[in-house]
Amino acid sequence: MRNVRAAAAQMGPIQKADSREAVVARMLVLLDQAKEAGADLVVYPELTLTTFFPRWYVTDQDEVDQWFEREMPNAATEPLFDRAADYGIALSLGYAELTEDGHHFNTQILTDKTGKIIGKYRKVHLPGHDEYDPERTHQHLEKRYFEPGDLGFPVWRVLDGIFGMAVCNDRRWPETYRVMGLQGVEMIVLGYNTPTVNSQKAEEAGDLRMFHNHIVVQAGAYQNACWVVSVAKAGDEDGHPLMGGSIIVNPDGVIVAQAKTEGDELLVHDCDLDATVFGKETMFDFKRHRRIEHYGLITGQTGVIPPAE
Ligand code: CDV
Repeated sequence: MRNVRAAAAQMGPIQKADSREAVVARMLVLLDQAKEAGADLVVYPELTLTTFFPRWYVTDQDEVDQWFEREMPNAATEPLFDRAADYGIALSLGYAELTEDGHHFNTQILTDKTGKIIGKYRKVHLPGHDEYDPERTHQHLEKRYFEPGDLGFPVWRVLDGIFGMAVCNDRRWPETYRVMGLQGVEMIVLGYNTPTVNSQKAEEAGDLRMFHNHIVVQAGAYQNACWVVSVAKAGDEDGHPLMGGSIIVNPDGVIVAQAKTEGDELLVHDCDLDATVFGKETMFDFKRHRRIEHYGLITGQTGVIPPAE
């Protein structure tokens, strides 16, 4: 048995006016709860440190850059890294990254139990649009503010297992899980900010959106025989509701822990990484069962090309 006591640290809303320091103070409360619960790993959501700013259309780049971190850890997040190291708890959190050479990414990092960053992932599947869209009920300008991730889907050996990361919209794409599955991933951690309302289909039911939120994660876990810790930023941010529904899913695709609120809430579950072995050696033994000679379209073509009439 290789047990990882994983904690999903769902965050309630973060308003535009909230400071990084105020957010980190809330993150520390969840970290203290995780310590109390004996957790090995705490996972925070996508863009944990700020409001979900891609809903705001901003043309002044200096204003945009205020939502980005130039280094990690930095003065605001150092207390989190220090306390996690003190507790011997590994961390994963999402933030907007501005690199030294001026690139903007939607990033998630993973530390070991000493607070050392051992993994960085940059969101590959950026949803939304890059110019103001008057047809939408609200904006989703990730394609304006971020570049697509340039690091692929790596995995890392940490906590006696093989870990990978994804960010929000990535969870809806089977390719995300499979590329990590092919590297033997045993636990994927991811964060999300998902509006409760579909900006292009206001009548879409909230429970259908939650169903989609869960089905993609459950399918990814099952089809790759891995654990997934999927963590929301939830609640009402300046009048814009985000769904909760954070979950921990086992390698059978079953939800084993689920958030009950849309606020700061910690889910804890003992995840045996050896529980991934059965699926990886039977139904999803990729080496024996995959037929890559038939999968060329997956990497050779982006959009749909239907057959000629
Ligand atoms: N932050 C996200 O990537 N949100 C998307 C939107 C498009 C709903 C999501 O897939 O949840």
